[in-house]
This record gives sequence, C-alpha cells and structure tokens, in this order.
Amino acid sequence: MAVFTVTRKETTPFDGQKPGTSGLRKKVTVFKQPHYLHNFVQSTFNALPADKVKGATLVVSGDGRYFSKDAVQIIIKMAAANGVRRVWVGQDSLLSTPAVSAVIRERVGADGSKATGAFILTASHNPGGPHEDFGIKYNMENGGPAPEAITDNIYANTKIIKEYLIAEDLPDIDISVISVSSFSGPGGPFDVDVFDSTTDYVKLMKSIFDFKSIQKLLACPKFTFCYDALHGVAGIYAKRIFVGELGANESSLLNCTPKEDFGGGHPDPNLTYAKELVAKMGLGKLSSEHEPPEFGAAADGDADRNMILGKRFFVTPSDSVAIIAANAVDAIPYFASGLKGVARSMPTSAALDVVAKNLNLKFFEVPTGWKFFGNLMDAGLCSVCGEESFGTGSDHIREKDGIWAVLAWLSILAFKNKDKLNGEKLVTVEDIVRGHWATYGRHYYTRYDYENVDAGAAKQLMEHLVNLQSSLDNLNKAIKEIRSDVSDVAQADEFEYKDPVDGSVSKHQGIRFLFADGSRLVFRLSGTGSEGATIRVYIEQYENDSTKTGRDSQEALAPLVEVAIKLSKMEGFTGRSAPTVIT
Ligand code: VG1
Ligand code: CO
Repeated sequence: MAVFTVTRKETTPFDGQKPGTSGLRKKVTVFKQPHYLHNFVQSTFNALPADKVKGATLVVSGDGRYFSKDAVQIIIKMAAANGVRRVWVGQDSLLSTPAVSAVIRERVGADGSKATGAFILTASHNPGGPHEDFGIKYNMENGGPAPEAITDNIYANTKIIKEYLIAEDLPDIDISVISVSSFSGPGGPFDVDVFDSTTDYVKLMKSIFDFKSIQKLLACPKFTFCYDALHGVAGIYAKRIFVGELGANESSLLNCTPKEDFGGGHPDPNLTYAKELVAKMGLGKLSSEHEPPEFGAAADGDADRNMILGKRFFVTPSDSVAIIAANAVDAIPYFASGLKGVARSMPTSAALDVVAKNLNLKFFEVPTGWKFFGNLMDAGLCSVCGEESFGTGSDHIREKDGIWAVLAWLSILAFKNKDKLNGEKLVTVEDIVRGHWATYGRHYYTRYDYENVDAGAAKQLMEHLVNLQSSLDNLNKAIKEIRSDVSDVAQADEFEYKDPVDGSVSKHQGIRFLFADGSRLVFRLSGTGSEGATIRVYIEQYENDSTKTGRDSQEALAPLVEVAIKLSKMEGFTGRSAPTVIT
C-alpha cells in the first residue's frame, strides 16, 4: 500500500473569503492563486468539530465546472493530511448538489461507513470557464448547507490562518474510473472511493415518485416533453432518469452533456438565459415554427434549480412550489400521509401562504438561501419548500432539487391525466396553473436584477431605502407622488428571522415594503455574485378576483414596478435605466 507523509505549509490570510448565500464564489483566477483554495479548505477543517474531520468520511464533487478536477485533487490531499479516513468522489468529480445531499444521507460504504459532510465544488448558476466563476461550499451531516454559525466560524478562521496540512506525495487519483484507492499515512489508513454519480440519487427518486404513472404519461403520444440541462451536471441524471428509467426519447434532452464552461452560456434556468428551451416552448421572440412540447424544464449548473414551462406558458417558481404543495398528497406517494408543513424564503410570493392557510398546514417564512430550511426539516416541521429563484424541494434531502421538481410536476400531470391518456385532450401545465389561480387567487410576481453594479452605489441605494422607512407618512406621501393608484404601505422594515428550532437570529435579510392590499416590494443585495454588487428587486401583487387573474403579469405589475424604481432612485444611484434580467 502506498504510503504518504504530511507537510505543514506556511500561509497568510486572503481578504474576502466570507461564504455568501451559498458558499464562497470567486473568479477562477482568484481561486487559482497559490494557497487560495487551500486556505479556505483548511479553515473549514479548523472550523469543524474534530470528529467531523479525524476519522471521518467526506464527499467531494460538484458540477464539473472548470478547475473542479484540480480542486478535487487538492482537497483529497488536504483531507488525507488532516486525518480524514476516506473521501468519496463521484465519477469524473460529478455530483449534482442534490445528489451530494442524497449521498450524505443515504449512501453506505462497503464497510458500513457513512459520510458526515461534503465539499461541493460549484458556483451554481454562475458561468464557468478560465475567466468565469468557481465556488466551494461545505455541507453538514444532515446533507444541508453549513448553517451561519459554521460559515461565520470558517470565515473567522480564514482571517487568522497561518498554515495548512497537505499530503504532497499522495499521487493524483484517476477520478474517471470507479475504484477504491487505499493509502497509509502517519495517522493510519486513507481511502479514496470513486463511485457512480447517479446510482444513489436515482434510487432515492424511485422511492419518492410513482415512476410507472410517469412512464405512462411520457408514453402517451399527446404528451411531449423537453429538458434542458444547460450543459450542467443535471444532464447525467436526466439521461438516467428521463430516458433510462421513464422512457422519454433521447431527442427530448437538450444540452445534457456536462461541459466545463457550460458551452459558454450562463447556466441559469430563467427566461433570459435558457434561450434554446424558451424558444422551443414557443415563448419569447425566438419562437420556433414547430408545435412546442407540452412540458419543458431546465436546470442550473449544479442541478438544484428548475424552471417549469408549459406550451407557450411560464410557471413562476413561487406558483410552482404552491402548486406542488397543493397537489403533493394526491400525486406523490412520498407525501401520501400528509405534509408536515411548508416554507418559503421571504422574497418568494405568498402563493404558498394561501395554500398553507386553506389546507391548514404549518407555514414558515425564512431568509433567502436554502440553509434556513434545514432546521425546520430536521425538526419535522416542513415537507415542501421553495424560493422564487427557481429553487424547489422537500425533506427527502436538505438541498433544493431541480430533477425532483420536474418529477413532481410530471407526477401532478400524470395524476390529473390518469383517465385522459386515451382521450381527446390532456390537462396541460397551463390548465393546472389557471385552475390553481381560480381556487387560491393569483400572485402576480416579477423580479428585476441589476447585475454587477458598483458596490458603493448599491450600498447607498440600500441605505436610502432604510432611511425612507423611518416615517410611514413621508414614505406614503413619496409613493403617492409617483403613483396615486397603489395602496398605502402598512409596514416597512428590514426582514429579521429567528430560527424557531435553534433560536439563532439573522438580521438585515432584505428591505420590505408591505402594502395594505397585500402587495409587496422587497430589495436585497445578492450574496452569490463574484464581482461588484447585484441588486434584486422583488415585486408582488395579490389578486383574488377570478375575473382578473388572467392579465399579463408585467402589465399588472407596472404601477408597482414604477414605484420600486423611482422610490429607490435606481437610475440615480446606479446609472442603470433598465435591469439586466427580468424574471
Ligand atoms: C440566490 C437566490 C437564492 C438562492 C441562492 C443560491 O442568492 O436569490 O434564493 O438560494 O442564489 O442558489 P442571492 O443571494 O444571489 O440572491 V444556487 O442554485 O446559485 O446555489
Ligand atoms: Co444551483
């Protein structure tokens, strides 16, 4: 057995290694600086309880973006040197973020070992390549992202780090081949187990959904299907599940071969970046002449996000989670005995709230970022949750799950069509959404993103909004001068969350303007960018008059959008007359 030694390397701290909404994301050029990744990995080891490092089993993999292969080898060598017992790596270092969560929770090694954590190598929906983004985040034993107490501790360690440990003489592992490599170090044995990236995840999905009913739906000639992985890691799961297990045609998969640079695109499943799918579905200017498929979906780079589309129809993510929650018990075997509760992030529309109220379910509103759902799920308080940012999931794992969301929608479609597959017409995605609005009312919703604006200007804009909140009277006067046809602001604040399980408090989670008629304006700064600042403006309006739920959403929201832009002095502070992305 090959023997390795441990080297202590001197190092000095780097500025700015603070994990954001979902891990540390920077340009590849930043990550490639000598010691940069090493410092962050060692700081993570230093921040974890000793027994989660020494003798532990860790997962290391990601969405396969540029620099992942180098990063995996570095982390393996550092894990060995820090006394980790074994590292599990998905073949080719590929594991989607939800699959990592599943592997931590479900996979049992040949010797009965279980993983207690994972380094996930991804910058998610950010572009990849030598001049684009890389990212790394740590997930815990429950399969979910490290909570703020841990990420704060990691950051504190990055500021004082003086040395890191590395097994420099450990050979590089061939991660393209499924095999176990065994070594012996000063602390004892060390193994690297390269395993199939899809098996554990596929098994979990089969235990949640009724694959037979989805097979029947996909076999129906009237039901046409299309899935776009945007060259992210979702492609390997899409091939196994949609084609291999469920019988979809191979030609229904777009961009399902993972690429280090996502084919030069922006692997973000929204109406702006998922261009090919959007055109195929008959949406947008690029509409094709062909009859669009009945159902379309896309994923982001690490496959935790999803966009759901019907024929010429867009489902907002806020509606999607509400519709899944409303239909889960009937359509998805995993939920047959009922939902424990539901939750959404603060900026997500209140469509889910209405479902929770009608179905008498526990309901929670948490800050942006999936890490806040984990405690609720661990405590048995939440079954289904979602974010407006194309994230939907359940307590089957502790990450949002793009493929799961598609399977949830296919299950609902299969359920609604179970007696219609031989008939004239199927119940469509659009029918389901319009039916939902008729029952629960509609939350018109849009998000404006101003990407890569000057960080100082963004800070000033946010300060300006906080100042406006000091007097409701003055605020309402200012709003009425912009538009006299919007309702009054009844409450204005900065969102603050007290975790009902561990009592931890998270402050400054977004600036809210809550109108008397239920409309909302929310402003936040993104915590996932790698450069400059991104301002997100969330605009929402509730309509429960069923004769008014069929309007064009941008038109219905135009008065509130005008208020948001003028009240925040967006152009004055940032120089931007239009957002980068509208969803
Ligand atoms: C964004 C989204 C947030 C999501 C996060 C990670 O964060 O708004 O809802 O949880 O990305 O998603 P921010 O701070 O940029 O608004 V992923 O798929 O990029 O890991
Ligand atoms: Co993602």
